[in-house]
Amino acid sequence: MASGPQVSRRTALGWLAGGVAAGAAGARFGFSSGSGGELGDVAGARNLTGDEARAALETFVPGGVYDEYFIFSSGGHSGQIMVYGVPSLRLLKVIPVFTPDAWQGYGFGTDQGNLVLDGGVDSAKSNTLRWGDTHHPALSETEGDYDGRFLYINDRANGRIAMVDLRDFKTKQILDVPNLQTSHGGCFVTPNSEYVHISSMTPCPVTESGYAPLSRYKEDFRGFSTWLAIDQEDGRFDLERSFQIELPPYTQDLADAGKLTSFGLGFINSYNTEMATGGNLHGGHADPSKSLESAATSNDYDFLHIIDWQRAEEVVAEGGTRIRNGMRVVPLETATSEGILHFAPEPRNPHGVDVNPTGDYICVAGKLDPNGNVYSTERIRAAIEAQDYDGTDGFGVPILRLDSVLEAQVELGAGPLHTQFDDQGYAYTSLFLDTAIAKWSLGPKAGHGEGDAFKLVEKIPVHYNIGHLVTAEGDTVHPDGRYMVALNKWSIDRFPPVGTLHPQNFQLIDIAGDSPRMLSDAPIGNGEPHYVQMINREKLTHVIQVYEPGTDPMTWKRSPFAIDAGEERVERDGDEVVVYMSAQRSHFTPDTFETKVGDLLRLHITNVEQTPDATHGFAIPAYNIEASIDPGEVVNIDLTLDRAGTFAMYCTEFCSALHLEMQGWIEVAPS
Ligand code: K7E
Ligand code: CUA
Repeated sequence: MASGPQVSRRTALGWLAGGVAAGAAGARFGFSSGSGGELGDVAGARNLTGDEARAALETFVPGGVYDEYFIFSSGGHSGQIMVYGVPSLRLLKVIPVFTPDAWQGYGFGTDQGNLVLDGGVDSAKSNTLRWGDTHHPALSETEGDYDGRFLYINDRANGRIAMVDLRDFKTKQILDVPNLQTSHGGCFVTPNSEYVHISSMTPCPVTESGYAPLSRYKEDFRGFSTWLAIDQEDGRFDLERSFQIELPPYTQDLADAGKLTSFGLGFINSYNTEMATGGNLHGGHADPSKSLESAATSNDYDFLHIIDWQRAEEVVAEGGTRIRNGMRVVPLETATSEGILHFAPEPRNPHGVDVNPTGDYICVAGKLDPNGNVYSTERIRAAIEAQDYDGTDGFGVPILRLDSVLEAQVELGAGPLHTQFDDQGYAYTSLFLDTAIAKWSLGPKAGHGEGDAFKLVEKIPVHYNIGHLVTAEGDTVHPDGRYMVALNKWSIDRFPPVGTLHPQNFQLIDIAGDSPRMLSDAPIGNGEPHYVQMINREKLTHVIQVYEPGTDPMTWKRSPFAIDAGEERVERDGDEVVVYMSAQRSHFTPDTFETKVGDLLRLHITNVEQTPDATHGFAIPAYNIEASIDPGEVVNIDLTLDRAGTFAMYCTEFCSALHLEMQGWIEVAPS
């Protein structure tokens, strides 16, 4: 071994043998100062450097002690959401959203899972759509702070959006958003959860048939910015109160909500304002001029979309909309003439747009430009007021003069993508190509005066190819600083080989001190994560562990099909067999029942237990049925019996010592 590491290994022993182990940790575990030496021995035996041993102590969370923060992570094309604890970076839960999950009985015959999944399927598209590409989770907010009620996430692939209830961490609704074919980054919640925003990525044809030749892209294709009102009681989307704003056929990308000084505004990045449509094989050979990637990067500027959603509300209330596929739409001409939509030039092909906690600075990073552009809310509002325009785009949308709205440019590094914020007026921008994070200062409105405003402070290397990043409560008006997580697309050599598809890598970074410190790596064995949000666990005040007896989780009310123990029964009405079944350790009642081919079997199963963790599963494998019935929950299954046989059913959750005995039979006699 080279001498460098040996020196630092010795430092580990020294550091641990010193006062630290005898300090805070010592007090809790009763170590004497002498046992610092023992910890030093452990670090030495495990070949840990001083920094590594320290990081281990800073991130270890013992059983029974809870992580301080939760991360809600997009699961990418796994269609799920992953929940991690911070600082441990332990996986706490996977919430199935767009993709079935057998463990949680989501999508295998129960009405809850099937209704949610089917509700998000445009029947013309397919009635078997069972995946999505989750990208951007958005927690509900009150006065600009996370309030721990609901979580929303978009489906990049299908232009859908889902709602997860943070009382039971279950998906309650999937909405196939009208007029959207795809949706990338435009998912955010406004500061009082007035709206959940989702915009289109690729524009779609607005012709009657839904078809238009690509040669008519400019004329017949449009994008849409969607403002979905939510029911404040149950978090569900309310289309009656929702509206869309028609946009030019650019590719609308990331978006963020204005807050505090910029409250009432929404910001959306765009690229491909060139309106390139591809076609690189036309003429039988690859034609670079037709390549989407080169044609879509030929303009020097793309357009930051600035949307005044409060003005839009007024126009909608005055009836300035057309109905399109059941949605009220503000036409592009109206959005332009009524001052709802303005553009500002932005460095070409930007990715992230992020509003700082005070709402004063809008940070835009252009993937192909080393500079971060900072727009000021004050300047934007003044320029709109003064109609300080640099002409219009090809659709009549006024373009604000760049010089008027740009506050600063900060050279950050190669491939800047997304920006997050701490509580000290610093911004952190991921640099995909540099595979680093740039820490830089914001301006006077964030507490950095003349001398040190808009300056690059340092670059933090990450491993490797960072996409998003998140700071604790980083999208709120009160970020905590403290922790930052880098979401790295590649892990290369950080973990032992597990075949050809590598895990991605979350890296936890301590940003509380002057200089950020890398604490730990965590392989992400599901994916791919795009964006995450980090919330203080104590804000999740609504979480329950047991349902009230007989609850239907879709309504939060007592199910009409709920029973108490002793009320189990089978009712027959012609070909309909209705079974009111209870589940409790360690039996189903009834555990056998007789049916015949052609019967419609309606199973209502109540878990009559109230003990936390006493979940039962229920599977009829022969009929592809799998349910999870949590304490107090009622699950409904409708099954048309089309095959004769005597089929075993069983509890899939190891619930008790006699779990294996928790089984039964369904007799399906030939008709
Ligand atoms: Cu992967 Cu926000 Cu969908 Cu950037 S996005 S990385
Ligand atoms: Cu119930 Cu196993």
